Amino acid sequence: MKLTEATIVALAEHLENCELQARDTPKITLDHPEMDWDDAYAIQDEIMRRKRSRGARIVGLKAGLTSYAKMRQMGVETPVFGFLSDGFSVLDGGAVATGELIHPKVEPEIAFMIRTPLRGPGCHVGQVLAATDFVVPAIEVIDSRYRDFKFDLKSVVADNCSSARFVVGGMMRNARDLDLRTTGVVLEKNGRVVALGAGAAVLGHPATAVAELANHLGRRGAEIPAGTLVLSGGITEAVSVARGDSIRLRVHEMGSVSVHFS
Ligand code: OOG
Ligand code: MG
Repeated sequence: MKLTEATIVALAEHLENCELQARDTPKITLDHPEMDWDDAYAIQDEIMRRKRSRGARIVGLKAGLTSYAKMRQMGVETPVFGFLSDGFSVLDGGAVATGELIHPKVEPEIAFMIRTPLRGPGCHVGQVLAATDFVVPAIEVIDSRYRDFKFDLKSVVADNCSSARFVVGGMMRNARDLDLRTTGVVLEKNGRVVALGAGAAVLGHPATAVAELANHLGRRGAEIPAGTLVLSGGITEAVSVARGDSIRLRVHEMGSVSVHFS
């Protein structure tokens, strides 16, 4: 680690305040170019600790930048991992208060509900599928705290990977009955198709993103706990939204999920 404990705490407070006050900021590596990966995850962990100390519960985890569309869009090429707090959850068909966000975008994702703990190293698609209770479609709402979504990987990790809101559909499917590689997704904004793709866009199979999350946590002496919802990453490029927009995600044989930006 290159940053002092005091700097990590100060950067976590700064980034979380930007989140809570819907303010943007230049990326933090401009002032801290020496920051390393451990520093970046330590800042994210400190944001989690701050939320927990106010009574928040961590209800899920996420992988990000797991599809080529997302890597190309953001100009980076390594998956990153973050957490989902209970306050990020929006009900299917519900509304996101747009004024609480800076410049939100939506992503079509497949979410895994994990029944038995998953721990790397060596975690693979087979173990993920065996440990999965069910899969559901999900819309992730991302909102980078960095000005114009301009960041590098370490800055985005420190910012909890742009996590802001997520919406989960109510039709659960057994992953054993599906070939998630060919599962098609259609994302609609105000009734018009704005993005489409298939599960294989995420590292060849969305469960690979969950395995990579378990391997990442394993290197840090942690695991994916039972009962965790895991978002496996945007299948297509993220789509910008504004107040008044209605979003619907249709996923082949997995139903649909929708959200409105009020
Ligand atoms: C980082 C978060 C990416 C995904 O699914 O790829 C992400 C960003 O693009 O701001 O959640
Ligand atoms: Mg995402």
